[in-house]
Amino acid sequence: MGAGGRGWDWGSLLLLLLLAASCTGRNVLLLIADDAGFESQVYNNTAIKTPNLDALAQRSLLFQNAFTSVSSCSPSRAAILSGLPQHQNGMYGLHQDVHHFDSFDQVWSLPHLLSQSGIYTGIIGKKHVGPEAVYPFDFAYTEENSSVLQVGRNITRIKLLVRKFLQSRQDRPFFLYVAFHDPHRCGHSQPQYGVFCEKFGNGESGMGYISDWKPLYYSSEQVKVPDFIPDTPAARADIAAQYTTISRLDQGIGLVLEELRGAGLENDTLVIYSSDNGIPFPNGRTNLYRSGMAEPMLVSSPWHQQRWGQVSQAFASLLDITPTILDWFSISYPNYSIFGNKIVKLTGKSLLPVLVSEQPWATVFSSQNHHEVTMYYPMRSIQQQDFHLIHNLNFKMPFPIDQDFYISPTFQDLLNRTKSGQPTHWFKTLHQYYYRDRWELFDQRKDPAETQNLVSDPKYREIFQQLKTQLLAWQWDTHDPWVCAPDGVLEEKLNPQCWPLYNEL
Ligand SMILES: [Ca+2]
Repeated sequence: MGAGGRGWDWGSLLLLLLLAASCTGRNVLLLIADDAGFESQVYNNTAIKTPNLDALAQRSLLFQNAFTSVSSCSPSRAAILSGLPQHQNGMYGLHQDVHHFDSFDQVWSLPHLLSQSGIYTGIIGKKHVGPEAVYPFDFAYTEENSSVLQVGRNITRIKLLVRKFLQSRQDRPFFLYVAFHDPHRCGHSQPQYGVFCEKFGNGESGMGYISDWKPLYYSSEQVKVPDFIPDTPAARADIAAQYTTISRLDQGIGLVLEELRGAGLENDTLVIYSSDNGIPFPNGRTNLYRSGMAEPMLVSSPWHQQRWGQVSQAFASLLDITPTILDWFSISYPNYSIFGNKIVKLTGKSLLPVLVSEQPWATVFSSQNHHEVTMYYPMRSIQQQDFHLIHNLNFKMPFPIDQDFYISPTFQDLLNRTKSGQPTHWFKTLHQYYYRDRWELFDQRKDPAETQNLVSDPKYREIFQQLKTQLLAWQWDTHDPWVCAPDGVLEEKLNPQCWPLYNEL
């Protein structure tokens, strides 16, 4: 050691070494499935086989109450990667093609913040957010430079890209976001591969071959039909195809984790698994009902083994992912504004404390404006313990239907049965689905399917007012331009407030 090193004692040296280790040894792997739900063994679905998710769950805390902040792909991914709800980050609807939505240029996203702190960032699979300057990644194989089927569903290709990413990081700490396109439907975009792309890569003539995938097949009789889906032969066949695609997702997760293990990084890496929105079935995706918002979530930290294999009832939101990852890397959120002088604050929380001991978290918020550009149906919601309040701002309009879902076998069957007056085997009518009350309040303990709107029940008046007040406070906190809708106008200058419209609402 040179003369300059004489001042170091062993304690300081050890501290320095520990600091260096803490900066280089902490990594994050974020696994997001596309339109996945609870069709897995880890959520007690005994009809389907998902051994790789099962293995991950044994090293994870499993969340029983995790929710997306918006039940639509791009808005949810923008919320995951910014920690801001869609009305605050600007990604009001889908990003691709004519839908054309983007986040505001001023948003400080997770990959941007991590990159500034010297963390190597990568994305493999479906990006579906923009602009590029807001969501930059050092390593990117997405639909922007590759075939989304290849980088999002070909699990052999995904495995090799993960290997390439890990080799190219040069010992830097990393954030790798693997955004599977499975188990999204593809009857709308690539019908030749089946309704859920369940034939893509299965080795049959014209389907291509994914060498690592061993497709699992299910009969219509075998599948478990969720309560919010009509139990019909059409829906059962649809679900059986979805299960086969989930087998590709599950085996893909196994391959990605195997790469992590093979590179010796399993014990330095936080792994989070979830999905962007509800499953693409009636009452699911694009809805803020529980069936559209509830998500699977596994959080696996090698440094918090005390709760491995346990189940948490604490409420978690996908808005918590950004604060959790910033906390993991000990990076603070910057002080900045998107518009004017309103300082942006994250309303999510770090999930790391619940990996140590159960937390009393019992509230989540959500916000939706569009899915496709034509599907303007703004909604805001709060879930607190057993209660769920939804505010349908444009409740006088029929609830919109997306193209992809419209042609699905389940919805076509529902339409045909309704048109011809046959039993639908659904828990609501199409009329009820299209036409909703302005406020919907459900008591999930008594009514898990959310069929009884309690808003006008005097017994629930107090809880209704309380949830309404909390929801409104969150809208103000997150600078929601819709905070005064539908019966007021927001005047923001000087002292922001709502002015009444006297529009009979
Ligand atoms: Ca999605």
